Amino acid sequence: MATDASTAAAAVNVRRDFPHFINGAFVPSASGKTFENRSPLDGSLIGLVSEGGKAEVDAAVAAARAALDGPWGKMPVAKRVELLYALADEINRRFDDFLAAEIADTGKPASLAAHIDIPRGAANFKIFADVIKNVPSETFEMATPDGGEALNYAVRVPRGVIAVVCPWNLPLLLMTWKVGPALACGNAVVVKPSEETPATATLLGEVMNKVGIPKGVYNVVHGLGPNSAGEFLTSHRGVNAITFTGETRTGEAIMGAASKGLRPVSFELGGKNAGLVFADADFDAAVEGIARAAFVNCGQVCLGTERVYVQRPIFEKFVAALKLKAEAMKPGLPYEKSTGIGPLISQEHLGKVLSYYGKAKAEGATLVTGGGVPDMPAELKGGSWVQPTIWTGLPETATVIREEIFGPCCHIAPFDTEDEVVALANDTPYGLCTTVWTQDLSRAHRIAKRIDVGLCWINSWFLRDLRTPFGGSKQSGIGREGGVHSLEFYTELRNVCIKYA
Ligand code: NAD
Ligand code: 6OD
Repeated sequence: MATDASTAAAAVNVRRDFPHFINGAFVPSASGKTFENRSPLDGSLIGLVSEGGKAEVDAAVAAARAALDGPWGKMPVAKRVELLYALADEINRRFDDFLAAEIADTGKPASLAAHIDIPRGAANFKIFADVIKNVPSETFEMATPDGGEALNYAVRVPRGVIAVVCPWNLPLLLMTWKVGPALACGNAVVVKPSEETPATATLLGEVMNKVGIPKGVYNVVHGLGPNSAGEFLTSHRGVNAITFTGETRTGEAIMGAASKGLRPVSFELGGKNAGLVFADADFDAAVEGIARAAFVNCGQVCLGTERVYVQRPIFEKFVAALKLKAEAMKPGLPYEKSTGIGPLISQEHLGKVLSYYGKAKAEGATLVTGGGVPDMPAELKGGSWVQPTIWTGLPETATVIREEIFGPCCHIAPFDTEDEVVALANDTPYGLCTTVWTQDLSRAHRIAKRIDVGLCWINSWFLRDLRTPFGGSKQSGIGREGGVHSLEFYTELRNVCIKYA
């Protein structure tokens, strides 16, 4: 059936087949193997995705290496910067195509994708072009034992071929967040998009050709993870570094592959983030902020809040207010103005989220709202729809408080003191981010120091300045990207020491 997302996709220039993009050309798999890309809105078939094997990974890595040895490797920074600006401009010129492609794959509301996914997809090229244009280098003069002098200076050189392995929740944004700095630094990339969301990475190939990025600089190999393109790419010895966003468990597997040949990794992984709401918070702003953190993108944001702690004097009022927010999120089609929430990414993920809803019930949660599947019109019943859900009353040992669900749900618990809530927030193997709501500035600073995370938002959530360090502590990641921090991963520093008389 045609949903408004598929109709919109057909109306603009969006591909319905998903070949690889290798050495500047769209190619199917040599094996002819494909897998299905289905709409999360209704389960309808969007198109067939080529499944890459060792042959495609070999070809893509070879193309990337040849680009580094060819014009790309010799291109002056100023020209690279010009091309990255052109990439961003061309994505913006084809905004509606990218929007339709992203929406077809994910089913997310157009209001969300037009506000976050696509603009950020473009901005990721400009910000890192600016960074590389402006980054200084270091020099040291030294006296030599023979009475002469030497000058040391450091130059940044690209690492080489970078494997970029991506998830499905913010496909274009999270892919370009890696490809932008990698290219700015002069590397060539082989991207393995999520099997759930092949569209925008493929479309970006057209943009690369249009603006004149040399062939082989940007390659895309589609496929699955284990024993497929993901594993073949990350274990390929021609890959010099691996940047990965996804589940912590997958990160462990990729780290194993990266250990062969001692390739560096940059990992952005899972989370079980806490939201802390103090009684002195701006109440309405806190409710709005936590509602976004828990439910936006149908809860499929790594920075999302699945554990909410609210100070006791405002606990009941807060639970009631968040319940109203959750219930006001109308599920619906992406381009409808009334739509507040889209579907989950797939039937498989729906099964996972519903299994957690079942565990919460079995472990004795009080269900404040949701807990199941919304009643959708007949033509959308094949979609991956789920209700935004709130629980209270569970002990901290409960499964839905310990494990990342990646759905539109949260547990809310009361707390009394600052020390108590800091301990609760830190009681997790993850350490990606937190969102804290208080009007007490001293408390905000104290808490920001004490919660063991990579990102601490005060009176805000997912507010991004791309020059800042981004990444997780503990099992939420390895390394930081963003601004100059991305240079640490995407370049090697080489010291040049010149002795002169
Ligand atoms: P995932 O780990 O299942 O898959 C991510 C990618 O890895 C996919 O392209 C997949 O094909 C590939 N892959 C899977 N197994 C592999 C293997 N053995 N070798 C190589 N590649 C393999 O993650 P997902 O389900 O796509 O995304 C959701 C997860 O991502 C959540 O845990 C979420 O928290 C996390 N995430 C983290 C961040 C962050 O910035 N920290 C951002 C977005 C998503
Ligand atoms: O904003 C970003 O740069 C970023 N990496 C966001 C990650 C969101 C996770 O789902």
